[in-house]
Amino acid sequence: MSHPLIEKFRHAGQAQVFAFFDRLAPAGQRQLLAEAAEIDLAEIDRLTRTLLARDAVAGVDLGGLAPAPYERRPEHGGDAVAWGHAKAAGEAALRAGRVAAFTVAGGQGTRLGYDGPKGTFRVTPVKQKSLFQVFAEKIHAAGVRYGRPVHWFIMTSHANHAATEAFFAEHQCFGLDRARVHFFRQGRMPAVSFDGKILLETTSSLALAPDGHGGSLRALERSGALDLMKSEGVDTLSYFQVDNPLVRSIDPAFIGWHVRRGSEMTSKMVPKAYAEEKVGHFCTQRGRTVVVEYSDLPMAMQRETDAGGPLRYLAGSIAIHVLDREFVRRVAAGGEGVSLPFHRADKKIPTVDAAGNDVKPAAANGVKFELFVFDALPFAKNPVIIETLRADDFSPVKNARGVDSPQTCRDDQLRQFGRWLKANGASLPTDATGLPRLALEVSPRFGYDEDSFAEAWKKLSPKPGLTDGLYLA
Ligand code: UD2
Repeated sequence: MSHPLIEKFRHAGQAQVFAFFDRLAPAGQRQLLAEAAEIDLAEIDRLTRTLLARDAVAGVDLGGLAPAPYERRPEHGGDAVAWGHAKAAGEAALRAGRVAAFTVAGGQGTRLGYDGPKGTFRVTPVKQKSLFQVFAEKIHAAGVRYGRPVHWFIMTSHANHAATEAFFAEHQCFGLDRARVHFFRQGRMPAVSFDGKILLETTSSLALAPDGHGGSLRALERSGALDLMKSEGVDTLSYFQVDNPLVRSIDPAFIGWHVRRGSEMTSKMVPKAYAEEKVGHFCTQRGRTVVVEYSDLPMAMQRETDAGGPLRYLAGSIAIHVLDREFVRRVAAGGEGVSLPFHRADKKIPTVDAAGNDVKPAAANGVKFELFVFDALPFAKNPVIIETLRADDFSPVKNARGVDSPQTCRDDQLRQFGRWLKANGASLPTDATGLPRLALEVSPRFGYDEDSFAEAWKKLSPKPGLTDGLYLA
């Protein structure tokens, strides 16, 4: 059969996409044509020539790389007065309703081995609240504290969009105003074989995958989210990942550094816990700020130390950013010199063989293309990196066991609740790492950071006994 789209694919050397077309039922034909219409063939051709070409594999440009400067926390020698000003400026922005929360939740979450949107995974120690519920309650509490309810944007994928919306509907948006919770899907990119041929997942569908968290910037624009923000007077986005319940979803000092410096993109760093930690590295390169992913920085550089002291490339990126709305629009529009580069990831991609039978490959058989949000940093005016305390901002759930697992995350939440209690005079038995010897939980509605906790605790009379299973709400 001939069809203008099929002709275009033939011309581009991608005729294999329609190899089974004539055998498909009409519904299958319609699906394949609709998916094919999403594909930017010129973009695929460009990526094939650049990222797949044999001499491109050597990859990333490390020329002129140096560690990026950052604002140290006051307890590590930073300027306490400047941090105080930043916090006040962030609080003013929150009171003015200028800030929205933004969660990227479109990932496939394969490492955790959990079936369902990752945000529905239960993480808290006593009440077993889901990741989404923890964020919802923090965002609600910040809205109450600053007198302006906060809009929340959530980026999903094609695979988890309906399930995510259904989860929120089932839980009445965890008490948030439904009109302030906004879901939108991220874009997709086709997977290709190592010689650049677009892969079929079945005879009637393409092997399509989410376009990476960097796709969030164009999805924010395409979905109308940026226009909505503008009409609501929101110009600042607090960006965080769905896998990290410890994150200060709304952090006044962070927002304040961004506002006071006239920054278009501000990011948090933690000193890396050990040389091989799997986080990106904040660096400068030819006058710009960049993040170099752990997989791209040679191990010798990751292990380099300053005169035998701390790691030279110390500043780890934990994927927490503040973004200026119009900066997002500029990056989304792309154009001369401002477009995010795609990264390649070699993967096992379920596909079909020449006879149309399903194939589940045992080894990588192709490439997915992904955009990374931190690649926007080099385009940002006045980028700022601030230090944060890992214990108060970062304990992701990535793996089923071991590091960054539900167990380590639960323990880190417990340590945080324990620290807050002890800082306010409660006597709580803990082990040497600060882990309380009993399970307890603080609802974000009671206290979502040390300030709000201290205020709520002070008002609490009489104080509850610290018993196993205590839930402060
Ligand atoms: C990311 C960072 C790493 C470090 C770490 C901190 C990259 C490449 N690496 O590693 O430097 O900061 O996080 O935890 O980013 N997502 C989408 N759509 C996609 C892909 C991902 O929404 O197409 C979301 C996903 O739902 C999750 C987040 O992005 O919230 C991180 O994704 P990941 O698990 O692939 O990132 P990871 O752990 O490799």
